[in-house]
Amino acid sequence: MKVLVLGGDGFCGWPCAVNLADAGHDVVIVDNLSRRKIDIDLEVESLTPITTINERLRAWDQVGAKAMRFVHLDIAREYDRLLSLLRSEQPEAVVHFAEQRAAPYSMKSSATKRYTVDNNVNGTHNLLAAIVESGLDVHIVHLGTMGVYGYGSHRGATIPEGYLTVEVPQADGSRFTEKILHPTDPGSVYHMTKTLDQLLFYYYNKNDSIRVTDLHQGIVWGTNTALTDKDPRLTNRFDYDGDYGTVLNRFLMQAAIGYPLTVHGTGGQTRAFIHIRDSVRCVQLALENPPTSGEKVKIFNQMTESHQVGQLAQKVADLTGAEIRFQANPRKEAIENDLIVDNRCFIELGLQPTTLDDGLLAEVVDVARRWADRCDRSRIPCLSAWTSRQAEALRTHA
Ligand code: NAD
Ligand code: USQ
Repeated sequence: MKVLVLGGDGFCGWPCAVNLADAGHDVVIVDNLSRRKIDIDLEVESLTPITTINERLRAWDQVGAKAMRFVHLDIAREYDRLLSLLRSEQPEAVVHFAEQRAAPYSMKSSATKRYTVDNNVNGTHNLLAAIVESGLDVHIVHLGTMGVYGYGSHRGATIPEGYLTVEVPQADGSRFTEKILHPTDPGSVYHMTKTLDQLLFYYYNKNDSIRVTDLHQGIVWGTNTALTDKDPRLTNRFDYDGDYGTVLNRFLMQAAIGYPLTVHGTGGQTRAFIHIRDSVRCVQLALENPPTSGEKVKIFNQMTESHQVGQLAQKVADLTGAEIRFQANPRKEAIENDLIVDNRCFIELGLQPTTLDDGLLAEVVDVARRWADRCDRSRIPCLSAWTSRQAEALRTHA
């Protein structure tokens, strides 16, 4: 199948593109390389050394099954070029990873808040409008987030895959039932853009019958897949800094360099996780099982397990002997939450979840140890505060 992979130079997109090409799909990566530019602006680099996109593609040509192409394009700002690309390539599917994905970066300043909204909402809307204008029947597979459901108390209820069945009481005492989009409760400007994406998909699916699969993905951990491990030039990025590093990879990297594990608040926050290998597999399963014409937006919860942040830190400490340090929380978030998630859609499609076993955790620690000298310890603290209250707490506890 011809597939455009938007954001295919990123942490989730690169191993996904490689996997799709390996499976025989005709892959065109579309990326504006903004993530590499943000690294330069933040004066930080991936812990693993990553080669340029052209070097990656040359390496893939040599070791891979099917060559991939690359188009340098900003989907949020270059609408006409995006439309021409759709017309010339006539893809059957588009996988959409191309968004600013870090919650702390989105909360740094009004400039990064505005950039995140402009980039993410315009990018998604441009894609939808361009598909309609092209007249093509393209299946969009979008990388959304578990964070659209929010991390307050779900009162022990299981989070369904996108749609909630509600019973509405009427004045005459009767009731009717309806399936609605699960209410959203974003916890950052970044997460808010993903809730807006959901509405864009809902509308274009209703109005123009655009076929969409929205993957509500949990926190991705790990770094390489078997394919990106084939050649050092294919190595995937590993973010560890306070803006882009995500919690489990940060803990594993901190353990590797002897830095105390940075637990925010009490560590009672529960989040959903998925290993990069499973993330890649899920995208392929979603692509190869598209919605039928006229079907409403398919929503899958792309996660394999839930864990409390404090318990994760303890697990990493038990494995490595690392020290744990509780910090003032830079985020305005619930101190503690429950998170029970229905993920049956992918299990029924054949996903065999990779769980958080010690071997895989140790593998990430090994990768981090190998590149420990590339780590800038001054970039580890999370300094992006959600409000002035959190900023004050960070100053007081510094
Ligand atoms: P990333 O920042 O590593 O990759 C995003 C890629 O998109 C980058 O290569 C960037 O240059 C590109 N991009 C951004 N805006 C663009 C634009 N306007 N035009 C063209 N290219 C653009 O992020 P990631 O971790 O690979 O995440 C990919 C997607 O998966 C995001 O949408 C994110 O919200 C979602 N997601 C990620 C995680 C995670 O833990 N990393 C978890 C859940 C969901
Ligand atoms: N946390 C710590 N210590 C750290 C870093 C984070 O305790 O050093 C805590 C945070 O306060 C938060 C939790 O860990 O409670 C998760 O933070 P994170 O940075 O790992 O994840 P998050 O900000 O939610 O964002 C990441 C990705 C995002 C994706 C999301 C999936 O960056 O693109 O959408 O995970 S989810 O969390 O399911 O919404």
